Amino acid sequence: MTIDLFDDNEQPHMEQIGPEAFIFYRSANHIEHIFTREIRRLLQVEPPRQMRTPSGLPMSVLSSACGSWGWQSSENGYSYTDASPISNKQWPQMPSAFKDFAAQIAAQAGFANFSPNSCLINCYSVGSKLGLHEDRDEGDFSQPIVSLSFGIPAIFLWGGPKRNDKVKRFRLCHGDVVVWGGQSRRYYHGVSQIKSGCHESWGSKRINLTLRYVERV
Ligand code: MD6
Ligand code: FE
Repeated sequence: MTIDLFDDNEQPHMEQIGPEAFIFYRSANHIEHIFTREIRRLLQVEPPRQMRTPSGLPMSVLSSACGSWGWQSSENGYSYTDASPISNKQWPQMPSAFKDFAAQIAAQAGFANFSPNSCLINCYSVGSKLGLHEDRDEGDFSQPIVSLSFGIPAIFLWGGPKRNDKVKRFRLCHGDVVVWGGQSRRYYHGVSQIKSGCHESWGSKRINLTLRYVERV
């Protein structure tokens, strides 16, 4: 028998990647069917769309959202809106399974009472990437960020409080969850260009859910 260090089917385990920042590998696998079903439904209600960066370039990631607030990027900058700019309807409700799972995993990371009201749904294709950035549009930084990965793997880039801090790379697979908050809440992070792959549920796609608490400003 050979042991593959990058076996996508390994057991749940946790790794600390920074101060108050953790990866819970494979921790969403036991409820992946609920996530798969709910994500597919949400993407039919609000199909993912290509947004533009503040500098006007199209993003390589397609995005949708659910919950009270949906993250937006456009030539006017970044913002949270309470309605989809495509359908002009309120974003679909965040499934309680998302909220409950996120609160439970945040608690394991030491963040009690996480109550996300915003869930960004990012759809990556082979070649998509997300540049190094900090999440700073939420108005309240007391609550953590919970980020779930599904589908084909990605390399998560994890930096520090400054843009030019050294970046570490972590491989995120289907069912992996990253939680960061507290001292790491504004750390720089990103996703390097997605390599080709095939996942049994998601084909050649990677799906990321990013759950946050947004304070209305
Ligand atoms: C990801 N997304 O898609 C991580 N942050 O794996 C982010 O870190 C992110 O997509 C702020 C705004 C939009 C994002
Ligand atoms: Fe981010």
